[in-house]
Amino acid sequence: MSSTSTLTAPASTATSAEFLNFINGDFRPSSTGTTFENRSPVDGSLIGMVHEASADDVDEAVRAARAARAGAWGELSMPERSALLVSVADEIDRRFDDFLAAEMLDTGKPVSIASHIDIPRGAANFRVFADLVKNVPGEHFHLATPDGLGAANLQLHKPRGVIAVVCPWNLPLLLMTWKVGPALAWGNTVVVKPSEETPATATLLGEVMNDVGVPAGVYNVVHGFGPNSTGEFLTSHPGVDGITFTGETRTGSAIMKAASDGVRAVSMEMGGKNPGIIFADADLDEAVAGTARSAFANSGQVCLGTERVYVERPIFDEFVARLAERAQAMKIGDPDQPDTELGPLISEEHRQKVLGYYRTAVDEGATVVTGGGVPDVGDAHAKGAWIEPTIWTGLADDAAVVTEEIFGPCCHIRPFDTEDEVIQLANDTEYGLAATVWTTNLSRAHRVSSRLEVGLCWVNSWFLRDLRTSFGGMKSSGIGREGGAHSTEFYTEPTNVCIKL
Ligand code: NAD
Ligand code: 6OD
Repeated sequence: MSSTSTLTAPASTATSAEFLNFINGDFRPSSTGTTFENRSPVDGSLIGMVHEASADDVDEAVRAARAARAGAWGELSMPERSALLVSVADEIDRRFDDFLAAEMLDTGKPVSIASHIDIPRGAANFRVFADLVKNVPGEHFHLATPDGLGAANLQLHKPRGVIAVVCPWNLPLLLMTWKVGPALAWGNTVVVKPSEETPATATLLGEVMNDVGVPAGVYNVVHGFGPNSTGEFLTSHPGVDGITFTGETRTGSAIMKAASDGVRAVSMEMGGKNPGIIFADADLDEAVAGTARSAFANSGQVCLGTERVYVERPIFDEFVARLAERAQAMKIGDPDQPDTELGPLISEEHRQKVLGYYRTAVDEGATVVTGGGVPDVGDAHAKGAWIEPTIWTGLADDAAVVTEEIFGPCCHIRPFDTEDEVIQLANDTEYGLAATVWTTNLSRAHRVSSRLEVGLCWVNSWFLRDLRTSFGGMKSSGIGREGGAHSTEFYTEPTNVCIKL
């Protein structure tokens, strides 16, 4: 049974696609017959109907995952599992155009982004972790004992069990596979709850799993909403051994409460209000181009995005003028055009939230340097969730748009005079996900990055990813780190075996 129909239709065409749940290797409709609409953010047209998984459907998915963990998946050796995951990556590459079309249809993101970031990372997340698990060193300690013979301690890594993977809509395939790749590589099985806004690529991945021979029940997908729906059914299910979540801090907090019943482990990647710091000695061309990317790429819907920009006073005016010039030059519109840089926001609901912040900024006394409204993208796209890239200056440090995560293509720029001052400003937030620092002074780069309260600090770059490194946030931005050997901590249960010699 195919997961959907006409997933590859052009973004502007209404289709009759149905997004089914994927449970125990089968594509299944909702057991209660409940469906909801998936609409294109490009023009508001209907993409298709999504089958909402009931509590019974979720229960079946979790049972299937438990059975596969104890059976077919658990019986494979690590090299066998690893080889299958490489086949998954190869098959994503082979079906690149299907994944690209599906992701673009759901999100409206431009082909320039989806084809360079989202889909290649979908494959890389399997390939990298398939390789990595084979190379994680184990712990071994020799203990001296009074009898002189000693004892050997060695650590085993056992899979944690069934992992619930709860995902957001901003980078659907990338963020889902970022969790599913290591989870499966370490021998766990998964039940994925994609965002209700973006059901397509997770569903399509079910076809790939079947086609390459991943056993039934290893990868399951249940569609639906959060509270009183699929998300809550899944995260409160006692058969789930660990929950890995990416999304808003408030949602993460609710999920942590659910996880406390049964004392289940959590890995949380949540919101951010990330600072960008530009020193006067920075390469200005690079700093402007990098900040334009970090503030506006994916229409600002990246958790790592820069929404607070601090610029050393001598270059403040020039930086603001040049970033505004860059924002005004960005091509907004048809995601299928190769030179389009900005697509719409994910939904009309999200646009209303971001436009609310655009109004609040003005009410709080901001100078709108550029943007602040809705662009004219032509009649064909008039019903889409379009919005202008926006820059403000002149706000107080406690203004709402300076302190709250907006998740839109916008930033506030403020001058600073000293290193101590900018570090204090950058750290003055409940969040602690990412920062960017632009400077040509290596000592300063070391000094400043070591004092910033973030899990990720980029110097003279942004979103440059090495999947072997730790990823995650501090403060309200997250709990735990994933990536490379760090994923081992969440996806395995270590057991120390002490052997008396
Ligand atoms: P969201 O928190 O609204 O939703 C995320 C997922 O949680 C969805 O699948 C949703 O259905 C589900 N959900 C909602 N309530 C739930 C509940 N009570 N129980 C179980 N599941 C529930 O987030 P979003 O709007 O999809 O994504 C945007 C947010 O994600 C932003 O805050 C952004 O910063 C954050 N994000 C963080 C990272 C990171 O790595 N730190 C990455 C991407 C996005
Ligand atoms: O690159 C990654 O692994 C990752 N988790 C990126 C998160 C982006 C947030 O929107």
